[in-house]
Amino acid sequence: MTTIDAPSLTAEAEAALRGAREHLLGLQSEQGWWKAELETNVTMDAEDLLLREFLGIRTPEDTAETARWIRSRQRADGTWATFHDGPPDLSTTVEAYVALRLAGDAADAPHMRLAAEYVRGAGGVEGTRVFTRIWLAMFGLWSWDELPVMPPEMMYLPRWFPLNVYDWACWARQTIVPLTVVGSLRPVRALPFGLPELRTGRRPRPARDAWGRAFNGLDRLLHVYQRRPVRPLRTAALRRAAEWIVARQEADGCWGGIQPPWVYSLIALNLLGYDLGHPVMRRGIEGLERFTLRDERGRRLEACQSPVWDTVLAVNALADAGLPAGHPALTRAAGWLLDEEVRGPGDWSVRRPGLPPGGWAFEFDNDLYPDTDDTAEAILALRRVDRPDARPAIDRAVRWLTGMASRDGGFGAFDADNTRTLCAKLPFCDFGAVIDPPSADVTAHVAEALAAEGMANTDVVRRAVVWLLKAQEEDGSWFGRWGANHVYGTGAVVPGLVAAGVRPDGPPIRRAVAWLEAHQNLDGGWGEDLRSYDDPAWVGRGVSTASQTAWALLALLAAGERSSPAVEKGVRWLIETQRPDGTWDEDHFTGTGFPGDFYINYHLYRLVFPVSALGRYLREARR
Ligand code: R01
Repeated sequence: MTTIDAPSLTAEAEAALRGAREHLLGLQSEQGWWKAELETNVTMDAEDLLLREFLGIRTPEDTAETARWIRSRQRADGTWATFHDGPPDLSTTVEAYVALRLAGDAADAPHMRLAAEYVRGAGGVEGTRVFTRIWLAMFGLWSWDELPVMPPEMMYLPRWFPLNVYDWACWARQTIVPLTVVGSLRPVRALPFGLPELRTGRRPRPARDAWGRAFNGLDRLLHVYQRRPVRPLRTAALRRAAEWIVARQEADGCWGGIQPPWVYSLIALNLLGYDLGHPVMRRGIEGLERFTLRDERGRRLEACQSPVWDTVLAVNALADAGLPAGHPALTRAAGWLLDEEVRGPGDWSVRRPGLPPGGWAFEFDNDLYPDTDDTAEAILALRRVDRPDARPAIDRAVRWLTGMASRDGGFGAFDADNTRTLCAKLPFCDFGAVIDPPSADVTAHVAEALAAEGMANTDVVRRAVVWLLKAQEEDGSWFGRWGANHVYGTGAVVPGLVAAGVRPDGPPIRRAVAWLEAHQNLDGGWGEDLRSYDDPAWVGRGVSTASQTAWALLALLAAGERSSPAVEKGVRWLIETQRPDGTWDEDHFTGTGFPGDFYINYHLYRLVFPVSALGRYLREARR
């Protein structure tokens, strides 16, 4: 390994930062926001074709372009994964296969045979998640009788009763309400092909634990009820679900700013008699266009969009990089952010009825679902921009955040006290997180923002700090709920704790530093594979990536390790892997939607976090 002495490392870091900063500035939109691609997996694209088939709006052009994209993501073994370089995923592969059949690919084409062979070996359609089998049932490829029942009458459960809609995380709530409609109307739009080649003939795996077995019993009763529901009650419940859905459509036609609620809401409303010309349907279908990307590789959909998140991270990064508070890029971004402020109540108000609104959501338009993570980073960003008119918005955001603390002192992303684990035990729930309990990464971001506002000694921040200290793992790291994984958690918590007044030389921070140092790769970077969510052997281990290396550096710098060999090696990794155009390559996903099930490659992460890390590294050098 070559050694670079400290002064020249500083000079090289300065050059790297300059290139990265210019690249980032060049990505800003005219209106002031940043928005990079939010990459997930091909279930988005497969389900888009199925949605269009269902509604009768599938065109040959969209089909061909989407199929081209789906084929381009297939690996040599015939499978599809939910993240780059990830293991084959059965449900994803089945959905991709069905979409390609719909697009005309023959079952005996080599790439299809390879996929089918994998599917049969991995458990067949019988082993896929409930969502996948719902899609199959809508096209006569699976029996509705063999799916868990979720009755629309659940709309009548009072807010204190277990499993009422507000016990669910907002993303699950908005998905389940339309699916209760679809599941009770049981549409079947038969396709000109079947899927015998994907079947094993075995039955879906039954639950083993006590709650799972109890709910399976309940599910059998609900199947009986489903055959002969109390008609007036069923009709009223369906109407109530429709009203609930329509009331939650956002200005751009989306639901919650994310794909699943969006497509299921369109299907549910259509089944309830909303034809394609109805304004709600029209806005919903047209809105999907803005989530569609087209290039030489094909047509694909974003699961959601992250303009607010990208913008607040970019502003913080550029401020870390030394841009003055009055720089036009920053004031323009702040101006756009101020227009994006959420000024009305949302579903969060159900658990915090007296709390006045404030804060930000992660999308252009999902005003009913502001989140504490975006709000915390927006406060930190706006504070660093010369915009005196930002003060009232910051104050409202601080008040809102303060009120969104959960009873245990931590912070969830979208709701307070969304902690009832019973939801996850339903046979329906075999995919993704269905509640939104406090997490370390979000709690740390909130603590950091409130501490910046001079609140380090208030009750709310002190309780958040205690929550975080209790959440520290045996090994000294923190779990990463919304980013991969312990490197993300630790990279968020250490700066948050230090900002909130925890001593960098005390045991918690020292243990975290030791964990980071022990998990640095030989090349000087950090990486943590997404398999770490399922297999502890991967915790802290993986190919070095720019974003994860930057997270580790942000923690070490906050801990006062500026001159340590670990930091110098990490900085050197960033310098050596930077592209000539100033950014970094990052094929590996480092964002988490749902641990174990749903992952995100935020395409700005590779750039914003290195800009922050290099900026803070150099600022410490100038001290
Ligand atoms: C999804 C799904 O597609 C999805 C998409 C996006 C999110 C949640 C929160 C945030 C904001 C960003 C994205 N921050 C808290 C995170 C910051 C890093 C979640 C889910 C897939 C399946 C189902 C998301 Br069911 C429901 C939704």
